[in-house]
Amino acid sequence: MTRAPGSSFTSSLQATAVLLMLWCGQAAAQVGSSSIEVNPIADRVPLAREDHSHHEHAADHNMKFDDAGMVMNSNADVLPQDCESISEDVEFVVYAGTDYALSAAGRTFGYSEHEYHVPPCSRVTIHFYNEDQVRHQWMLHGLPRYLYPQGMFHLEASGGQHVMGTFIVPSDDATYLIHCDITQHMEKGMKAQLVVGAGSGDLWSVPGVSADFNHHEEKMPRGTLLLMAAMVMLAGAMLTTTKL
Ligand SMILES: [Cu+2]
Repeated sequence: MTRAPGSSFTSSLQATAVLLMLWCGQAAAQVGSSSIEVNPIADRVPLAREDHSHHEHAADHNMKFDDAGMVMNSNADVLPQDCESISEDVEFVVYAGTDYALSAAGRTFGYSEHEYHVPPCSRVTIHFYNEDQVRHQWMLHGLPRYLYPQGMFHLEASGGQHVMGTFIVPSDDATYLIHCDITQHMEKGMKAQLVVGAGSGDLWSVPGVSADFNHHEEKMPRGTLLLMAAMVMLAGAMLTTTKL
């Protein structure tokens, strides 16, 4: 079968345009994800998470587990590689429950604090009080993985219980994600951030700190949308021209 030279030219242009558009989309996705300093939840926490498999993971994690709840990867002694000493001891008493939901639409759960500031290389102790009847967590992500398996420090308090744990933060300015691992609780307000030093920018959708859907607008470099629009228009123009 033979093809008219014209149609082959058109289809190769069309293919180019499609590739261009795909590239645009991919570039946008990369811009979106690289701009969030602490990896988004989806990256680190399976959405459909099974009940915590304490026994399976006991070998990889430093874990304490009793009726009050669970403390995972508590570390009061080992310094991160970039810290020569502990700069300061910081303690927080954190309450969790429906009483701490901020009065905004869609908020049912909350922490007594949704933002914590600590100095680089500080040793942070969290006293976590759960005032609800269901279990809640205070789970921190993004710590150095050589020191904290999966980069995680994790407290879980059963209903009405109290647990405590300690971790040492690295020296760099960074903002870490904190949340309750029960997806609905996080979506309904149990999300917070730990700001070390000057931090690395607010995470999105932290109650009382940042708006729900501002991460794309704020983090995408200026001109990216314009560039994408220009390329799509160019692709469109090429297609139109070849059809004339
Ligand atoms: Cu919870």
